[in-house]
Amino acid sequence: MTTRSASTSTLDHLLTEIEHRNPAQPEFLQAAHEVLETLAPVLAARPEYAEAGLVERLVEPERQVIFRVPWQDDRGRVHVNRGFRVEFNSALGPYKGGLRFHPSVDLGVIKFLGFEQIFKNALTGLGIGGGKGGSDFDPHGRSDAEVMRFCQSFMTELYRHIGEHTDVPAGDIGVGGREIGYLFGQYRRITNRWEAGVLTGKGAGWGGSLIRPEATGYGNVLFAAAMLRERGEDLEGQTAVVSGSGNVAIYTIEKLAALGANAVTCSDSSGYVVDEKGIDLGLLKQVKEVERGRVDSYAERRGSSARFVPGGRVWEVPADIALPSATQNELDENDAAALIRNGVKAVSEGANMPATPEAVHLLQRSGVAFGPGKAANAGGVAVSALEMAQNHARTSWTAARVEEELTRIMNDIHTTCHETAERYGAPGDYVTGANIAGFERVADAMLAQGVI
Ligand code: NDP
Ligand code: 2IT
Repeated sequence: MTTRSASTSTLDHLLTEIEHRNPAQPEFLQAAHEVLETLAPVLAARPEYAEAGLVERLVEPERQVIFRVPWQDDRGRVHVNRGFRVEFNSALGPYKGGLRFHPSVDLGVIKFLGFEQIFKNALTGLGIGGGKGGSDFDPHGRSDAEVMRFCQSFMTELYRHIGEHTDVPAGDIGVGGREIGYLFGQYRRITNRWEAGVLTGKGAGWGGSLIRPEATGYGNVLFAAAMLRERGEDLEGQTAVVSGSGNVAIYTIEKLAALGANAVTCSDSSGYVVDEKGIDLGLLKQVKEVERGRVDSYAERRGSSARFVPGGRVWEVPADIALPSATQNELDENDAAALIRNGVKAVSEGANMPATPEAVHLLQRSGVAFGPGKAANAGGVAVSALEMAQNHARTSWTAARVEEELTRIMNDIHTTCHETAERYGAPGDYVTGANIAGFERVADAMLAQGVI
């Protein structure tokens, strides 16, 4: 048996064991599978990783916390949700990753997100470990007062597990500036500490970093631009399809426009909007950020250039590039086939794991440049780490400085993924490049720190 096939069979064995140990966690198994299936060449080249049981240790979170979150609605009715924080890996720094409030949240979803976060955070080159948390609480249709009471109850348990040197949460689906404010207030009240570095995504006037709200979307567009540059093209004049209409989607659309491209779609769980003239960002921000409304209201107010397609998916709209920015598994093999039929050149993941494995393989086989989320959407957590640095130094940087750092980091991530893929015999394969480069950095740190 050659070394390569030995490492492949070790990985197959490991995957079977992971499936056995983590039943009913399909998203986590999907994420683990997607990473492990690309690691055979690096395990063959570096036998010391297998000897140190690195993959076995990496797929097991260092700590998992599950807790009850009771809260009262505006009519005084009591609700009970479940809270999670999965502290996955701290070899490179304090656990770092967002909180997701969405009814689909369960332990498997949080573990998939935490697992991805380990490699993503490693790719930023900064000192942050991987973690994720959240709740099955659904903020849709809840008043500010209800959201505040929920956040206060959530933090009343979470506070004992986090800290600027321990674990630093931020936002994700359903958690934005409003929620971070309520969470920070309750942390400060319970601990009697003005500990800015315990959460990121704070308001700019009280410890937040400029450009953090924009960072994920901006970063993904910069990553897509770098992939196009590699092929001798740029974003100028390109048409883009974007899914979602939350934080990531909005700032993706903004950066596309700044670089001369035109986003013609956005969506939410009710359906999508296609706007021939290009999405009007002022109107979208008004509908989604100010009114917390639905995208059909955008179409109603925009006039004849826009229409709302209930229940549809944006991937049927012809475009040069596609930037999925809503949620996991929102782009399947049929969607990928539609994009390819319409001549798509690049797909870059703003969301975490939005493309199914079948979709990723089809896009790659068809020669489409594919940017995996753990590389392409790392700009958000990278600027979170810059927020931590500013908090630690008790200072704040200008927007221009943060954006310059973000641009450098995204270009570095692109180069790292590209070069790593080449080094391991998979030129142009950003999935393999991102997985191996992220893995190597974490694995080397774990190797140096002993069996813990
Ligand atoms: P938001 O809550 O701001 O927006 C989420 C958007 O996605 C909404 O339009 C929402 O529609 C839609 N959406 C969510 N779940 C579903 C679903 N099950 N089906 C259809 N549509 C859905 O979240 P973000 O923009 O912050 O996050 C979007 C994605 O980007 C997530 O995958 C997140 O993990 C990822 N990400 C976020 C980062 C950040 O800094 N915020 C950083 C890196 C990645 P609706 O309101 O109808 O639910
Ligand atoms: O998925 C992600 O990278 C995020 N939700 C951002 C995490 C963070 O700590 O800023």
